[in-house]
Amino acid sequence: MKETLLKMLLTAGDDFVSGEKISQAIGCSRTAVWKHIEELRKSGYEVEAVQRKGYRIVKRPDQIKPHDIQVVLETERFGREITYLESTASTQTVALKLAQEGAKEGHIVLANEQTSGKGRMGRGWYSPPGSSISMSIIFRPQLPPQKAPQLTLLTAVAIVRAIKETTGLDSDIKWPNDLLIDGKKIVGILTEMQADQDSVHSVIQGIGINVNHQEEAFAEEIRKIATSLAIKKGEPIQRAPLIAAILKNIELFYDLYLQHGFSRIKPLWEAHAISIGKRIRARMLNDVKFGVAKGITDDGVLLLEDDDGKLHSIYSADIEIDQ
Ligand code: BTX
Repeated sequence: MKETLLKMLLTAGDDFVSGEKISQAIGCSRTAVWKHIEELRKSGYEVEAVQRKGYRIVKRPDQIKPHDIQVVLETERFGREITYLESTASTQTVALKLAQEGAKEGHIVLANEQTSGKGRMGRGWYSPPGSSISMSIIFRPQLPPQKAPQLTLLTAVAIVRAIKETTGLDSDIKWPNDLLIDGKKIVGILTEMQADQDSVHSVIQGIGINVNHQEEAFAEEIRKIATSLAIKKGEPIQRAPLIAAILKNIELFYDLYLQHGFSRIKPLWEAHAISIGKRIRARMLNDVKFGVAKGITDDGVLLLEDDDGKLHSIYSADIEIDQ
């Protein structure tokens, strides 16, 4: 009932919705409508009420509880089941457990805060309360394991689109898993796979986004390399519509990918990639390679041409772009 009411008010935007229309839609009295409006107010919504006009939302709280997402969600599968946690060590760990217990594809784990967020190769990811998006998504693709990295690239494209749709900001992709604005990191993606030799059981994809962080919220060493959407936009950004837009774009691109393969995603990825054609330094666990990034293969592997003209396939690395 509360969801129907919220949906009606949110889709009306700046227009008023009359009490009569609401009471008809949810099948209750005008007094009951008023009580539901009071409940919305208690949960942080600012609702204007004007006689003979009705109600409209003037300010919504920046909350990411399941109903905040689901009232604006346009997907069929992704985000239809949400596990929400006010605070957790890492949404990846929670999602992995749920996947092992049989959670469906598209199930997401969302946290308002992570106390021990994970980056790649044992690194950490900073996710302070209230201003970050920390989300893990369960995929169950029928794929050979070597194709799983393609999902990182697919998600990067989906997030670039969602950020543009909801904030108007343009972001760039740095292979394989960073989204940058003006050279500073705004999004990190962590893809973890459970598989045997021939097939993938599940892929847990973690997405960390700096949404409403202010400069001083970042520790000194991160401040030089990181920024947030609010800093770039110059105003606070609502997280729920951004999460819904990410899930919509992921579902769209994932279905395209399952039907037609990576060839449909690759050109979209290339259109936003900043490292291709540039001189780069690729730092791997036990090696560093210099050269020109020539492009990616159909499996999402980065091709680096060294100064002797030799082509190397890079499966996992940190990339620095020579300016
Ligand atoms: P990464 O290994 O590419 O990046 C981690 C590095 O980025 C850190 O070593 C640090 O230098 C820097 N860093 C840490 N926090 C931030 C931040 N908030 N903004 C910018 N730079 C930062 C990237 O790994 C993958 C991150 C995935 C995070 C998500 S959040 C939801 C899910 N749960 C979880 O525990 N991890 C994923």
